[in-house]
Amino acid sequence: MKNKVALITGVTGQDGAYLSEFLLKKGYEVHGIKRRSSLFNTDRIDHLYQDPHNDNINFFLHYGDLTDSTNLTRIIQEVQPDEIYNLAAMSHVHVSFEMPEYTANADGIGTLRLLEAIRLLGMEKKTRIYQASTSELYGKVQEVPQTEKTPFYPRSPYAVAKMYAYWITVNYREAYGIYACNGILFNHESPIRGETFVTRKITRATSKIALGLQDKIYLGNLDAQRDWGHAKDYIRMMWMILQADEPEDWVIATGKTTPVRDFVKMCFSHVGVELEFKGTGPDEKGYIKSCGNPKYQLEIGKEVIAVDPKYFRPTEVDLLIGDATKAKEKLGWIPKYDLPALVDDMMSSDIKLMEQQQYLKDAGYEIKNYFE
Ligand code: NDP
Ligand code: GDR
Repeated sequence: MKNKVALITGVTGQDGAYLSEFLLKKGYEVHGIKRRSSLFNTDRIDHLYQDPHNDNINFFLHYGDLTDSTNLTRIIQEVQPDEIYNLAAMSHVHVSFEMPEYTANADGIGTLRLLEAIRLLGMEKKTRIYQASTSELYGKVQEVPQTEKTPFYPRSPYAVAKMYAYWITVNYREAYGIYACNGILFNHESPIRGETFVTRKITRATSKIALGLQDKIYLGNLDAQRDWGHAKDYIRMMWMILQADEPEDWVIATGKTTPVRDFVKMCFSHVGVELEFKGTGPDEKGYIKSCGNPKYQLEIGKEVIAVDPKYFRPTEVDLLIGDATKAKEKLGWIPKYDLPALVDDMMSSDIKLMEQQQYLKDAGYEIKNYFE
């Protein structure tokens, strides 16, 4: 029997990388769409690289972009995928306020381009498509916990674009009988999470502070509450969604929510440090209260957390907490990671990464700083 063929947009991102690995292990032939960039952008999937000159390879990359319908249509025609996972997006909520038009084009119309390609190529009965929808659709709190039936109230250009993508997916399912599904995924993180999302920003900075490579972290809204899961659990669910008998829309979440401030405390606690917060709003600061790990020489009373209002968003999503009962009951999804296990995975990985930086610094090499 011929192996199934999957096409992943956003293959170089966090979810694209984990999903590629997962599908390859399942025996799929995997095709990914990557953007042309002036530097290598395949860091997260380099371990999956196969020399294209060899026989029997099953992982292929194609240049492409969600803003280019001719390119997408040609790739789909060539690849003839059984399953498309549309993970590509300008995925940063804060940045979407700076680039609203591009975000609408890539995240909203990009989804339409894929659905139209399936229709124009007459592949409605062959190709199933997964749309990466988001808990950001819920935006301003209407009810908690949020389910598949909770009304949407998007609060950013990103969420508004994703709302178009959500409904066009539903519409093409109903209008043309395409097996098209939305996974409404709540925040999911991992050691390969993008460095400018809050969890990874915190795990990287905490590791650097512990090792004496950085003084403090500047953050935005510490009161925001998110339902954080592990990306590995969530990409498994993407695949399960496309294997269901009927195409439907699904909430994927842990059902627990945590303020950003508490996430910071958990990360510091991983390196044996207890934090104390004082002040409110933009004047809030976090100090080292105690340090129980002799490996890290941290001064008691040192200020390590400060708020920089530049990270506040013009409109914020205050509270997300999802109810994944439907996915658990109908598809048997069981997440393996809880929040402490996620923090442990991310912190262990970033400590290792920063220890490498420390060796380089000790050997006289300059350490790069990034715009976070
Ligand atoms: P990432 O930001 O890590 O990855 C996004 C991917 O999309 C990257 O491969 C990026 O390429 C690619 N991309 C961006 N713009 C375009 C474009 N115009 N054309 C083609 N490719 C493009 O996101 P995640 O892996 O975290 O998320 C995957 C999807 O799930 C996204 O759609 C996101 O909006 C959505 N989502 C994510 C959640 C999360 O918590 N992680 C929760 C709910 C939804 P490059 O590497 O070149 O930048
Ligand atoms: P989010 O993730 O906007 O939920 O979108 P992010 O990690 O960017 O923000 C989470 C919350 O933390 C607050 N915050 C900060 N955020 C960032 N990035 N940097 C900071 O310094 C900071 N300080 C506080 C934010 O205000 C926010 O409330 C993610 C993305 O992956 C989307 O693509 C996805 O759809 C949703 O999750 C579900």
